[in-house]
Amino acid sequence: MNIQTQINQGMTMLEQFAAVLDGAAKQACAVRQLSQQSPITLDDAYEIQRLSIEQRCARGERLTGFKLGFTSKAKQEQMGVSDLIWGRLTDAMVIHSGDEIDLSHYVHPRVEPEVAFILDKPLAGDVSREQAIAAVAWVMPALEVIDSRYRDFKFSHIDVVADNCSSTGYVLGPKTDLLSFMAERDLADLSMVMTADGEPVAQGRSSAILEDPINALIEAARCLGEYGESLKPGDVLLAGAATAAVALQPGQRIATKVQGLGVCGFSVK
Ligand code: OOG
Repeated sequence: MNIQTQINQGMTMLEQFAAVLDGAAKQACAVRQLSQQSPITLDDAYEIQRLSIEQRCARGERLTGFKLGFTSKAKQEQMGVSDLIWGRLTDAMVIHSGDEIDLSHYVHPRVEPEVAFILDKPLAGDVSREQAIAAVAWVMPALEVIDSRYRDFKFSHIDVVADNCSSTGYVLGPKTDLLSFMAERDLADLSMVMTADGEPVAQGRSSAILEDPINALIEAARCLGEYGESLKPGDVLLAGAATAAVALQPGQRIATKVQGLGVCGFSVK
């Protein structure tokens, strides 16, 4: 553990790992993969994630929802990890559309185009497609900024889970009522394009997200349930990227457009 962090004698190994990842995020400094330091299980990794977010909440951050990762083949192939993962979002990760972000706050950030939902009913455990749709108020275009706290942006499935699935920032676009939208259009067949300075840098379709972004709600409810968590009214769910992620460069203007849902974006200092 070569990162300056608050490690107390009485901490368990999982608490120490959580403190290392929390410190790495705060100091924008990469660390060695945890699994190379000590054998840890997937359950350990989700506990490390929970503990690291608990530290953020102890500093005043508030949970705003959850994200899924590796919901598309493009992301699985880019990172060499194929199992679905989930992480927690907090209000400190919110980037308002049109904001400018400062690269010095990140290790090696990348951006990816997504679809997001805001729920107005709880969604927990094994749910049907109808139940998933009925729990959602809004659907939105979104951008996720990811920033692995591991060196060279390389990790195993277990390591990325412990690192809260590389979560670091998210932008939500305009809200559209889900039911009205689905009455007119197929949510699973929308074009998605991400641009940097007006030039397309990633293009895909919403079907790349688990064949239909609605499946992200069903999978999130199931996966969260395995760890005693659930989606609550007001929660955001980022459904996962439809394309590979793109590294951010100074001075860029990033935007994404999801057909029928609109545009959101931010600039890089
Ligand atoms: C892990 C996060 C993956 C997605 O949408 O697939 C993810 C990473 O690639 O660092 O957010």
